[in-house]
Amino acid sequence: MAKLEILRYPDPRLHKIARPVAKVDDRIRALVDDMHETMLAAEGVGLAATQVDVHERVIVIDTSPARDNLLVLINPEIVARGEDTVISEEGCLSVPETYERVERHAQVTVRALDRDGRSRDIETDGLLAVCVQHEMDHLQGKVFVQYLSMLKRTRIKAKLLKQARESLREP
Ligand code: GNR
Ligand code: NI
Repeated sequence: MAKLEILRYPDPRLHKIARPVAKVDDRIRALVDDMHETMLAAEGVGLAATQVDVHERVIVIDTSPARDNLLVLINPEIVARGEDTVISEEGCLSVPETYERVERHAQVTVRALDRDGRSRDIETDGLLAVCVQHEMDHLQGKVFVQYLSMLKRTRIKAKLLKQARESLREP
């Protein structure tokens, strides 16, 4: 297992589109393990492979309070969505210290392969549904700040670029 580096907005690599996984093999399972470790260390509820600069359709999610209920989604597809929408405060490990309201489908059914390569349909709502949509956006090269106004996005970009510059100057 290894902890991986998480890309930070506005890194252009966050906008690459992930390709489907051809075969769920030991290489993919090793990536899943590393992503799981990285997500836990960063105290996130989800992580998409895009965020660790691997452009394949792999997601890990754990929204359980005890952090003992890992969900692995490989080649995920939304196969059904509810009519209702919800607005919630979203954060992102690639956009530190930034929380903004985003509208999402309240319920989605996601079809994906698990770590054994078996296809499963998972009905989600609440935080899990929000997280599935947030992570699937990452695989399409989309970061949640792209739902915000240009003004907010420009401010967030400036704040993070300043932080990045200051961290380079640290001894
Ligand atoms: O840790 C995370 N929390 C979160 C909170 C509200 C909506 C979405 C998320 S996902 C985020 C982890 C992350 O950046 N995943 O890509
Ligand atoms: Ni994110």
